[in-house]
Amino acid sequence: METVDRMYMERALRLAFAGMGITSPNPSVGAVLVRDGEVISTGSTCACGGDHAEVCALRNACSPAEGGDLYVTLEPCCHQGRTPPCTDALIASGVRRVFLPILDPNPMVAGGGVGCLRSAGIEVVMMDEMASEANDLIRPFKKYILHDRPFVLHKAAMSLDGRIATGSGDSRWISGEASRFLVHRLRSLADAIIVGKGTVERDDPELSVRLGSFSDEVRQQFERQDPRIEGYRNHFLRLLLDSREFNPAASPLRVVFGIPDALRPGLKIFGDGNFLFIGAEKERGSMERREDHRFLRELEDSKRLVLVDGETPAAVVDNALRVLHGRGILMAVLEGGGKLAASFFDARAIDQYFYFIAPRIIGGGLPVLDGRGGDSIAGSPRLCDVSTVVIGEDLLYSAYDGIA
Ligand code: AOF
Ligand code: ZN
Repeated sequence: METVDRMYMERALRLAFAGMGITSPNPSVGAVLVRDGEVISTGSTCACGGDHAEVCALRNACSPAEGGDLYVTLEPCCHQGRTPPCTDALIASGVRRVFLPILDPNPMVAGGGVGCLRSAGIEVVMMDEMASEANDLIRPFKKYILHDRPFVLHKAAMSLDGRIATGSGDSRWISGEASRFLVHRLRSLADAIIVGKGTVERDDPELSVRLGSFSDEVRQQFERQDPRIEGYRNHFLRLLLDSREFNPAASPLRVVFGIPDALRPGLKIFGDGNFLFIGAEKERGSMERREDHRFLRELEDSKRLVLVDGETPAAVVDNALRVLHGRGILMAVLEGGGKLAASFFDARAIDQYFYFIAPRIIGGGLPVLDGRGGDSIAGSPRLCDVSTVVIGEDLLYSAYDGIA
């Protein structure tokens, strides 16, 4: 593979990354169109129902694409979905070659796009050397399309002894400012942020993206340094650390598991209509006896409160994730507390662990996963694609559960 090919694909991957959180439930894809050694246009997937990256790049081109090369981060689609097949548009454009790193995991495509282009005489160059980079960006979509559940990233900030708060619930702040800034970047790419009802009762959190509220010093830190990722060279992590393009207006769905006591309209979670409470169907009886039952009924009627079946907390989590899948959530960031995270763990629903380990020792307090846990080490999940990076004085540890 030529260095220039790598460079164009790298540019396409950056475009794909910048679109995360906007395109769901479509995967965010990037495309770069090159002719005679010059980039004539770029494109990325539009919001769901809109043009795909390839069509966008062809449309943006300032001169004819005929005879050109297209670098695209995912195999072009060959099916009629909400939009027509990209392969048709590419064949009609007269491009000579299409470079791509991975096939589309969607069973409706899965190699069909490549076959279609080749039969039309377009040369398809598989860039296997960049498959892992492209795959890192597509993991949420893979989970969504193959397992009918959103990809769940569990983010936590903990002391060196694995605690997310003291026994009395104090948690501000365990990690440093730079780590917290990174979490807002992460939120800006997610489709949903999940917390437990206890967090809403205790902290009245905003759960918003506040990239602008950090000091210039912190922001510049990420502009200056070339972050040194140890272990697995996770491309998603790399772009999270060094990309400049984050959407300050991103507004992921705020999801609360459980129905907080005394829901008052003034809570920050109600800041706009973009929230959802998910409870267990077996709580319905107690819900109807509450003083605010009318308000809860209104929330349910407007589909901002959903009750799901499930005998155990893990079964409730699994059914809740089906609901989120149904609402087009590709990537959810699970944020606190330890009990909710343990129910996700028991449901084997956490795909990525994203832990900030700070230089504090609490010596007790609330553990990051507050569950029963497994009985044997051999039987506990072995994580893979482990990366670490130093953020200020914290250590960020990222690893995936093998399932994803
Ligand atoms: C591409 N380029 O930029 C994206 C693709 O319903 P539709 O028409 O929007 O198609 C959605 C499917 O297309 C999606 O599930 C995935 O397989 C593929 N996404 N394909 O050629 C793109 N986002
Ligand atoms: Zn397409």
